[in-house]
Amino acid sequence: MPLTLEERAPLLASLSGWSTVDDRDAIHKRFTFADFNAAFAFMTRVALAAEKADHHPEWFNVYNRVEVTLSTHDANGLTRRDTDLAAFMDRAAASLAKA
Ligand code: H2B
Repeated sequence: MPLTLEERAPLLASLSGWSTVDDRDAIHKRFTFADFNAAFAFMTRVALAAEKADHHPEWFNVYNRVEVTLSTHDANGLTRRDTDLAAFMDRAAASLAKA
């Protein structure tokens, strides 16, 4: 079951730079790093955590930019698993070189 409006409000407020997507129940963020090396290091860290949690991002990378969309396909909407992964991504990005 996707998060209710009451449940998602504080979870989304605790994240930074994420916005809701217009045409589906998902959140999106654009991460920008110093270069491709930093962007790919970020993706590697996230990939290992995503595989461990069996919860995977939709993402698109060009050079130093990583566009991420998070949604829970099995629930057809936004769940705690997405906000947990988003928080992990924010922490991982904070430890890598920014543009
Ligand atoms: N990732 C995301 N974002 N949503 C899911 O519903 C999902 C997933 N389901 N990763 C998992 C894998 C499922 O397909 C496997 C079979 O556990």
